[in-house]
Amino acid sequence: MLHPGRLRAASTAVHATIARGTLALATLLALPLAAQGAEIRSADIHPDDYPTVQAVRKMAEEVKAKSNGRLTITVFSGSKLGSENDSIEQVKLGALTMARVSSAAMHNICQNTRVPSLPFLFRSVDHLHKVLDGDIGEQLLKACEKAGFVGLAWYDSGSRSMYTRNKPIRTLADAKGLKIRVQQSDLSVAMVEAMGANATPMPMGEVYTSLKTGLVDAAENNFPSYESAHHYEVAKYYSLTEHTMTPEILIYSKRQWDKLSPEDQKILRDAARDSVPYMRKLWTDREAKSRAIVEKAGAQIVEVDKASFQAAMKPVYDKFVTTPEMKDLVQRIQAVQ
Ligand code: GTR
Repeated sequence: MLHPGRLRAASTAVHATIARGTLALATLLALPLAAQGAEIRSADIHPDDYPTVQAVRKMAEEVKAKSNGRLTITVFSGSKLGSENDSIEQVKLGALTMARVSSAAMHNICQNTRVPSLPFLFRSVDHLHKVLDGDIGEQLLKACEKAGFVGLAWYDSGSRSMYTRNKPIRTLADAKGLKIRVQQSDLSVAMVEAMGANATPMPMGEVYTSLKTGLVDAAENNFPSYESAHHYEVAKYYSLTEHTMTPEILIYSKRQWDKLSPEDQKILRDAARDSVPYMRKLWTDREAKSRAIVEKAGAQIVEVDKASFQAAMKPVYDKFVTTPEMKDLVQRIQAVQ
């Protein structure tokens, strides 16, 4: 049996422990989520060695170092977390924190993201970089905030060209009547329809089989996607239409973002920005490497009468550049030298 004195001492000690525990719990609850340490999950449909995946991994290293290990980013590559649209839905809900997606996947959610996908808008990669690195790029990164997405960075995606199963496209007339797979965006549908073709929107994961079985006659993408998704095995004519330079975007769940301290928001923004030059270097190398791989495997790279495609795109601008803000964006982009 405990002596009453000892009992009092013991009970005081117990109270102190409980008080300390309560205090610790209260402090923990009062802290923003990430300050307690947080695992940020990020999705990408591309395989591990793809430049977008590597770039987010690079960003993760900087975030971890600058936050002293409090913030960790884990990248789930190769569609492990579903299609692009699945990831976007999860990011909106806050169930998933981050995703690297094509900005075309955001077209129907926040319409200003359509602007950098407009056909033949950019004169060169240099023009695209100048626009995305400047005020317009910043403005467009904010375009989806009201819809629940914080834009952290733009990544390169080269230009998209048409590829066909049966015969090459050389002029606009060759595209007429073809069934062409496009990204799930109204603008992408309209672009292909303005070429006189029939658009079939579907997720990237279904394209290989659709080309193989002849459900579609053609698709369109850049060299690295054409190669890494093995589309060159089932559609060997790659025609250099280079009709759009839709960039990739890194999106962060607004719900999760608002729980972060300003310091952690800065760490994430800076690290995303710092990963861009690294990504661009990887991208240039990968474009050349992918082109070499597909050519070696027998794909034919076809020169195209680009002017005939460009001339057909006016209705796309008329239909999609509708608000004063979009008109202003297009004009400012065209004016960038
Ligand atoms: C790629 C892009 C992917 C995906 C794909 C597609 O270029 O990197 O995110 O959007 O195109 O065509 O679905």
